[in-house]
Amino acid sequence: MSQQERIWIDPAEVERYILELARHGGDGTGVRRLVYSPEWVAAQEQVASWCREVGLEVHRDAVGNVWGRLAGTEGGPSIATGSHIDSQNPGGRYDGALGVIAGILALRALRERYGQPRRTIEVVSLCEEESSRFPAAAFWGSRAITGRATPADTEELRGYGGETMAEAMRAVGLDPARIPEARRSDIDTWIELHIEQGPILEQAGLPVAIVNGLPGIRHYVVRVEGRSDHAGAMPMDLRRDPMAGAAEMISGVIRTAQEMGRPAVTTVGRMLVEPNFPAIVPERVTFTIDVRHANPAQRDRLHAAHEALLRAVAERRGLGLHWEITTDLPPCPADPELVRLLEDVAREQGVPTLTMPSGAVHDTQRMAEIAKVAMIFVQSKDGRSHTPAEYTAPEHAAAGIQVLAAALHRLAY
Ligand code: HGY
Ligand code: MN
Ligand code: MN
Repeated sequence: MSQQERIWIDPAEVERYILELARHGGDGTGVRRLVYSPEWVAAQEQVASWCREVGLEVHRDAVGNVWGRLAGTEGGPSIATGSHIDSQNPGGRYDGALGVIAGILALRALRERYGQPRRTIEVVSLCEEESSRFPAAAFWGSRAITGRATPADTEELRGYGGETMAEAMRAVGLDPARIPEARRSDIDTWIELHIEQGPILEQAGLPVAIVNGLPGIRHYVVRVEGRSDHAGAMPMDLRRDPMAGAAEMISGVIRTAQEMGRPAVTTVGRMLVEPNFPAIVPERVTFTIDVRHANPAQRDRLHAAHEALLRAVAERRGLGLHWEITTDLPPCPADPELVRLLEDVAREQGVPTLTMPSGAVHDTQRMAEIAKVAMIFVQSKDGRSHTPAEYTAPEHAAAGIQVLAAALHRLAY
């Protein structure tokens, strides 16, 4: 491609693809599309048929990732792009889905204009990035690709409804024993396009960002044990109330992250109270803590501060305290060369960008275990995501796909 040749991506077409995919599990302006659910199966079939329409070889791997492949004239490792189509519960129409659609539309534009590439390019629709059905299975699809998922895992991983991952896989015709077949060692470059899911691009008035790093993430499931009592007859000074302890712990960990300052974040998003009735002092309170930071040392400091606080409150209030860590990924820098290439092609395409770290985590930090990685962000309206209010303007999405297509062209033709 000569220096300034621009690749055209039609914003209206991008929006049509988004709305079409959102029909599967649609819920108002959002979606509920849990991995291996009927709506997820239908959405993966939609992805497969779009891939076939643009002339890609389609393959469903052993965990249900759907791949579209544009073979290169030369052998050697693939360049891959893609994201996930499972959603939060509820989630938005763009989280993950836009990255899959971006790969398909970019490959179509390249194939129509430049024919067969020198190097093989693949687009993939990954499964269970969100862990919105199986809480301890975040990045399940990219874990299988990078060899971090085993058949035995599927018997241990349980959904919020108590079903095992094995049962859910078999229900859609997947055999957990074949999971090792999903492993790939022939991908050397990965670029994921994703919505920003925060306010930075909108505040900067820019459509697209190049992502130079992803945060570390840790999920704790914390169980605080007390003693259930009568809400009226048991005096306050004689109680061992796990709700009082949990409330102090929760406000404490959130305050600690606030005091540490950006980009430290700590979120308590899920809570279970047992037995959960108004006139009973609870027996047990269980809650999750989602902790993220991009700097390894600061991240360790944040974990240590949270754990010390949990212990101190439990001790002072005579409460039982247990926690389990269900997700734990280190911070992941993007490949500097790939970042520069993305910045360069964006400039060539006339797409204004800024370069920034991601606040969200992505399959990209799993794919970093086998390939050089970087990401492209597109603007999120009001910085909202993980909500049916999630929205990205079609022209912003199209600008991001234009940068993706130009980067794939630079790498593969
Ligand atoms: O939580 C995350 O950052 C991702 O969207 N699952
Ligand atoms: Mn998400
Ligand atoms: Mn996502």
